[in-house]
Amino acid sequence: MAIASASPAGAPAHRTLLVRPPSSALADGELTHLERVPVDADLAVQQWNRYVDVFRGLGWDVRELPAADSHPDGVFVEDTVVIFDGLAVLTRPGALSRRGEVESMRPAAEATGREVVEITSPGTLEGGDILKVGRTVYVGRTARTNAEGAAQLRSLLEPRGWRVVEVPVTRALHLKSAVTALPDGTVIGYEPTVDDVTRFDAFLPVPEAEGTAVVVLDETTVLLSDAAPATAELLRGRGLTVLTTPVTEFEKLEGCVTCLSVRVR
Ligand code: CIR
Repeated sequence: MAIASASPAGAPAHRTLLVRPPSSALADGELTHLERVPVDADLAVQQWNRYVDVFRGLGWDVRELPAADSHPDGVFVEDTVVIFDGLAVLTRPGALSRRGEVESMRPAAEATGREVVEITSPGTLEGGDILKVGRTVYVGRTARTNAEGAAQLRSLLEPRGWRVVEVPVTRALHLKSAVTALPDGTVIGYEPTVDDVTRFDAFLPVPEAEGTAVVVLDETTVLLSDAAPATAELLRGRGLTVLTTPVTEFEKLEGCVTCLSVRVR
């Protein structure tokens, strides 16, 4: 029997993907570093379905949050909750237009069986600023995640055995717009958008801006935007299986493959 991944005991690992369908107002989403360009709403839905199908095809349980048409950026669910072992942290987005997205994430957060906590005022924090590498949590300090939000996260995580490292991010929307991590913990990023590569224990530059974001699917497989073919080749050269999917309509809104879902495993 083919099993996509297995727990240490040999049983199939339980993996849930939290997603929300794109809003019909996606084109009106927040923009920070990019110019606004036309967005094809139908193509966005097609790309979103294809993205979700990648996970379904690998055996993930997909949990769809209710559509939130009044929230143009609601599809970028990663920003509303951050999952740790035993803990689900509901965020408080720095973008006012996005605050209303969080409450509808609460039932899904509770369904993970984890303790649900939240970032509170005056703290702000968005999930795109949180990068986990082993037991280290990098927290991007951005226009969306302030010092108080980072401090609240630190006080939640350090007693639970996580190392929390704050990193400056001024050249990209979120930390994970600039860097993500491979299964072996190597941090990858497109150097022009990374403030300080020396903050990471191991850093590998990638040749394309769209190549910075990977979703780790298992120890040898990652998901990448199909707009980064040279990065795909680079990662294949390191022995990884690289699946690609088109996310152009979300990239136009400064989104990427990571922010379209929350992975619970
Ligand atoms: C925003 O500016 O909030 C959205 N247009 C894009 C959010 C992308 N989220 C992410 O990378 N985690």
